[in-house]
Amino acid sequence: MSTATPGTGIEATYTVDGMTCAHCVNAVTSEVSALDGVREVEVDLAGGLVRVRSEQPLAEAAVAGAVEEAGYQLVPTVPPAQGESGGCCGGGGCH
Ligand SMILES: [Cu+2]
Repeated sequence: MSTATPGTGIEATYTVDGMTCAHCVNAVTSEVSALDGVREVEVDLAGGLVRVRSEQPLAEAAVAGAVEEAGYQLVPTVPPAQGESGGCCGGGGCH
């Protein structure tokens, strides 16, 4: 175990594709739980969500790897695109 401070923890929610039953939930839970620093894994089967409580921020790639190990696919959390179309520079004719 690492040098985590008790009482602190980070919670992150990931979207996982392909989970359909309690067996899937168990597979994902056990793989993600095995990651370093993970304290608690909670799966929302209906929503396809995996909530992970960990001692320090987890690399999404590590979570993705664990999910893939279980046989499922992590849906990447893509940050919202900057400069959406419709803004003043969206058409490129502003400057
Ligand atoms: Cu299943």
